[in-house]
Amino acid sequence: MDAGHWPEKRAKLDNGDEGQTTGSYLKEGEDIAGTMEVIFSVNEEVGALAKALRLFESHKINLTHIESRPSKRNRDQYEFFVRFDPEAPGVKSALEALRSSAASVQVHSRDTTTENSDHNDTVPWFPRKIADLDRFANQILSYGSDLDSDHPGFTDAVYRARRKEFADIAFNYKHGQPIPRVEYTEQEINTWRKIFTELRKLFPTHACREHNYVFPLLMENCGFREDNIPQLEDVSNFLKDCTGFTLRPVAGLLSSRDFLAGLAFRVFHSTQYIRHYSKPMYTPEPDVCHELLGHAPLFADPSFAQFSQEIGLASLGAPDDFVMKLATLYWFTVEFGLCRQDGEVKAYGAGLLSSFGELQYCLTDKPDIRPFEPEKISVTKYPITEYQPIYFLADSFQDAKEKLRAWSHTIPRPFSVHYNPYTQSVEILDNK
Ligand code: HBI
Ligand code: FE
Repeated sequence: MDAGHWPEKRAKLDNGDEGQTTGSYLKEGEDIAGTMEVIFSVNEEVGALAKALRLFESHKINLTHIESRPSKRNRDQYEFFVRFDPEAPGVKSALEALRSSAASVQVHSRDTTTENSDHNDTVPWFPRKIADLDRFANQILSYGSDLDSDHPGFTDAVYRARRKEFADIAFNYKHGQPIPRVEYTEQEINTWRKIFTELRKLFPTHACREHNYVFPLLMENCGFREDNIPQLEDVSNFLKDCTGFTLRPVAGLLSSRDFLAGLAFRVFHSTQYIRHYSKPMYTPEPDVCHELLGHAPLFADPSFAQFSQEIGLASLGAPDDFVMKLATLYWFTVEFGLCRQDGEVKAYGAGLLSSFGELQYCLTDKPDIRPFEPEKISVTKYPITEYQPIYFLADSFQDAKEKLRAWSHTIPRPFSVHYNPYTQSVEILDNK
């Protein structure tokens, strides 16, 4: 039986827990918590930049990055974007001085629980360019060989050592590098074969047309076969050609905030290990079968890719409660979404497309199937260890995207987000 999808740890994530790092992997100077960025504007006058810089200098704050430009909002103002180490002793007083002299101040900080959070200008830090995703590598909630006691591989030392190898690949990966190829063992390929063979029987009747269109292309181009576990690098290159989506190896579960931020850059964080051989139809966490058979085909579809990116863009710098709502929207669409096609109901969610049991169940008359309404979806509770009692039915990815976009305008953010595909970066200086 395939029971459910990555239970306890996901439960912690979904309760808004931003998570702790394991510590074992923290490299000095790479801690993502060590990031503070401030966007402020000043009235245009001779020496405005020099004056602002002196303010940081007098508080002994070493700026590691600075950008400036005329404000688009107010023609008489200049906007500055600066980055520095939030641990410097003068930060608090520098921010106070800035708040009293600048026309506007916006703080972006990884740590919104510090003294800065009593100012409502503090925005959770988010990546602004695709290479910033490298900073997530050591922010995982669990890693590699750290398995829970109820994990099927818990007592298997060989499996745990193998998981450590995969975790190390992900941990050392940097944006732009090819994803290291892995030679999977006979035992691992056997596990893949069982899942691949069973799911393929169901796809023609149960999967949406986009999945059925792409699947043969993956077989032709990326080595999707019953006797081969495809390489993430090949799948990533294929997706890049289709929609610009790429895969990044990930060592474990990321917080919802980090995971969704990847989607804003059309990056999908993918696991590379496979579930334990003792339970081929069950996994308590995402594995390469779930990622490649469930997620990968849909990211090759332009409309679905855009829908996914919009969830990601909506999450950048959003308050915690909205990130939780977006994670719920993600759950009921990208993971467990159903859509109407030619008068029939089909599955497009990866949690369904990678589960032999639930893919059949979701199209029976047992679950409660509701219309696609983001404001309702975003607050719907769901179980994580059993089949979903409720699914939401989209009319099309296009329609889902438009409804999601309208809903995301309700997210309170002091800026609007624009993705620049040429530079693969998010532009935010252009304030609302
Ligand atoms: N992290 N690596 C990884 N894979 C996921 O599928 C994943 C995640 N973190 C959070 C998450 N999924 C979802 O529960 C949503 O919060 C986005
Ligand atoms: Fe998934």
